[in-house]
Amino acid sequence: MIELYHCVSARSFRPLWMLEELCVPYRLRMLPFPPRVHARQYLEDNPLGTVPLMKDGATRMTESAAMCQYLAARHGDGRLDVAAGDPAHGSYLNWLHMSDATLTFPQTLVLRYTHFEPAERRQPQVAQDYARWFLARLRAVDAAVQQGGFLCAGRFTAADVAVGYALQLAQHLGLAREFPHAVAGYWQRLQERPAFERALQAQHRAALEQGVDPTPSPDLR
Ligand SMILES: N[C@@H](CCC(=O)N[C@@H](CS)C(=O)NCC(=O)O)C(=O)O
Repeated sequence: MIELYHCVSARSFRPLWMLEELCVPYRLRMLPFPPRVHARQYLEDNPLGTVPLMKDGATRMTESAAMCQYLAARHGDGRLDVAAGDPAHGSYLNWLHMSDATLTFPQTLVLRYTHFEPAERRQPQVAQDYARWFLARLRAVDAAVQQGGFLCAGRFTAADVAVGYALQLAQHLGLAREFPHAVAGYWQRLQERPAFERALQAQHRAALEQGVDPTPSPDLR
């Protein structure tokens, strides 16, 4: 069975949401955030100390957007995947990569320099600059979902899960109120998906069962 190492509402939410969309059985291993401080033994499994870590047989992955692509290709039976022969394949890959490299990464600077660093190391200017940087990059999402649909291929795909998490993180950071109109509608549609709701419930339940604080990790102060 697929094993997913996860902190509540961290980037590991991407593969968790994918697993729920695809109804693939999985075992959720909850970790306190950050694991490198609060779960030192985890470094033996993943020397990076980051989540997600996903194990599927001999396959071992540590990049959340790559996991979305992998789960769709390997466990999707065509659902949520955009095959190499599809005209939308390039666009699909572009969104998957953009989801973390362009849309999540600047937000980690906001999080770090607003909340996670000790008071004397906080950098309000860095946080503010990268919040603006992130919001400017949302123009691409805004243009893609103007007609009320999804990002590519004319349907919901793994790319929507990967980009959707960047919007989820932005909500935790208080940036959602600045989403352009079409992005706000798109984010609303994503949250209405039953699998999204199931993933939220699954992480909450697993955190309580495994003795981990159920507070979303981006909200920890
Ligand atoms: N690019 C990786 C980033 C993984 C990552 O940095 N995860 C964060 C949580 S969102 C983490 O584990 N941070 C804890 C740390 O850096 O010690 C991905 O998309 O999976």
